[in-house]
Amino acid sequence: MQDFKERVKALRTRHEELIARPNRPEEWDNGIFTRYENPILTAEHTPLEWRYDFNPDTNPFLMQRIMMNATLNSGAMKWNGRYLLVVRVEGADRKSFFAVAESPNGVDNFRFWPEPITLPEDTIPATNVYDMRLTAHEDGWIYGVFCAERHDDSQPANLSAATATAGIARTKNFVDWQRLPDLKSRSQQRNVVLHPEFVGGKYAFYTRPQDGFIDTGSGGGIGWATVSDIEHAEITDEQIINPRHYHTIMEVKNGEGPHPIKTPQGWLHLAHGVRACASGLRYVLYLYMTALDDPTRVIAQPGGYFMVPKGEEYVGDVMNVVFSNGWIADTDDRVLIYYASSDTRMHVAESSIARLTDYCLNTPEDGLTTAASVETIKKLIARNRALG
Ligand code: M1P
Repeated sequence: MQDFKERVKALRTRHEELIARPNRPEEWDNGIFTRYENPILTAEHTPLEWRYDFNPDTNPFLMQRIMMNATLNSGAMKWNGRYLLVVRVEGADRKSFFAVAESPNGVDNFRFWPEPITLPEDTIPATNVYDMRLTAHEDGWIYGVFCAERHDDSQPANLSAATATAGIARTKNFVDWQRLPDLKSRSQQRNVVLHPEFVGGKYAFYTRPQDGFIDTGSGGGIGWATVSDIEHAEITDEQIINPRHYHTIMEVKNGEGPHPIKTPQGWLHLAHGVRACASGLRYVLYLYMTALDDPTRVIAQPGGYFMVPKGEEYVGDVMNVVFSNGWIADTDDRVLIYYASSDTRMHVAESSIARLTDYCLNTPEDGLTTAASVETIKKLIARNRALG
């Protein structure tokens, strides 16, 4: 019994040390953003009460009764002065669920709220839910739009056949959630994001139409659709605003990250691009901007990626992936970018509106051929030579 108590004490001490570990910015950056040294959330950060039975009679070996596998793709919002993440937590049973983690400064000391979110179901319950994008909409609600995954019952013999649909829920306090009917769309959808403002009096969604669960097929990129009634959201008309393209970082597919940030120069978007290679799919992050008076009109599209995995970020459950569905435009121009590496753990990088808009507006576009890339590099060399 004494031994049990000692082990519980040691477990709690180690857990507290992990959560309270200070995080520092990396010394060197690329001028565009600065990574922080430590992951901000891992499976080990989840509360011990979610994983251990602390009764020595029923758990004499102090085993983890429920194991957590990963903390990844998190929605983010500054709320009442606190930095909140709605984290996708994945258990050892492969089920993802949402849980709020809160930090006083946005870069360390992220602490989970005591219980995961209880998300009401739509008419047909989902098998799995993940990747919530948060939007404080001008209608006064905080919306969470996420992927709801169900088995594709039209293929009963195929246990891997699934469907992806955009689930919609809203809250005022992150504890009580009201579930709205899933977004109705002709195709499957993942990476659906609610724009924070009404456009022409309607709600507007960034979409990612896809023919199948994994393959986008004829789904040509990031789409845009408006709906009049968020309580019965249905896409009748969808336009592609940011298409994928051969031999680019988004040849296979792309998807909107969090909702765009409004800046004086335009809407600033963070998205992911996917290409195929011998080791599988490579997920990278990129930025683009659209016009303030028309969020569907692209006004800047820097060529190539903005962020790729670095060092140990390459390694995890799904290798070679960085993915972001949360960022916070903070005070003093500061932008905190929350991203997951290899579908395993959460990180933060810091930048500013000034840096990110400069990057978007002054990075050369992708010329789409080797020859064009060489010409772009030569122009920069010539400008530098002219400096003397
Ligand atoms: O495994 C990488 C990512 O794959 C999916 O993203 P997309 O729909 O763009 O292919 C999602 O399942 C995402 O959660 C995951 O991180």
